[in-house]
Amino acid sequence: MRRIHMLAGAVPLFAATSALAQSQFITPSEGTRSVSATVIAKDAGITNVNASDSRRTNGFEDFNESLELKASKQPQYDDTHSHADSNGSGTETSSITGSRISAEVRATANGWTQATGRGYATGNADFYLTFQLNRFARYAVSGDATADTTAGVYGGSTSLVYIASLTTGEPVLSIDIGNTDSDSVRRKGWLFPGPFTLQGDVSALVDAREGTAGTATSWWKMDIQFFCPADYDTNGTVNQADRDAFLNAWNAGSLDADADGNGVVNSTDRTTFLLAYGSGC
Ligand SMILES: [Ca+2]
Ligand SMILES: [Ca+2]
Repeated sequence: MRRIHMLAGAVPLFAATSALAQSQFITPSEGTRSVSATVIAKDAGITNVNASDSRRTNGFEDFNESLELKASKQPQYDDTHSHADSNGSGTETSSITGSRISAEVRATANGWTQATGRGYATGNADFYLTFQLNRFARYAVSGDATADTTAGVYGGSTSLVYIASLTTGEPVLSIDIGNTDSDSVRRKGWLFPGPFTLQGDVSALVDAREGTAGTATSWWKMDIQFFCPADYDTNGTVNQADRDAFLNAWNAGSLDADADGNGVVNSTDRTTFLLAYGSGC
């Protein structure tokens, strides 16, 4: 049974709504990104070409630049004709600010061949970042991922992205899917200061032989944004609407009011939130 009891001097009707100082919620500490592609195209046994390439960036300083790699091969047995085509790609775009991390990662593979040729392609992209959360914060995270492969050709695709605390191992976001699947996650909550990891990869593969053609794609997009802990509705300002919304959730016993994230909603959560509310931003 939950009882609402007043905390003397600690339950302000209005938070200190001074302009929300754009505190530095996060500090990146380490990161790498890489994209790669492999292609093999064999044209009726006459011409056989293959190639692979990769690009990699080290250090989160480059994360605000897109990273892209494409590979394509189409051998021709004369000046105008080919029996095979293959191409693969990996692309990444991302941005990091003091309160937000956004990333989109994609891999594609395409293969096409006539009866005696082969069109083989892979596309891959890997994303890795560690960052420090500098203060108790409210967060809003969204993640979407798809993996798809054309039926009727040998191939596959996978898509994985997750964010987790390096202290507790608790995932903040986790999406892991394979062939012909998709998933979407929207979540809000609170996180305590500490180190976090954001990792993900995508891969796509097609091996088209004996008159087949196929496409494999793999993609994820995620966005995590941090707010002052009292900004319950995560709209960028702290005011009484946040307090009312929190208390409604708390009174309903909703896990949306689990401010200390221990899986139980009790008076500690109310105290935690109202102290943060009283402190402003
Ligand atoms: Ca708000
Ligand atoms: Ca709790």
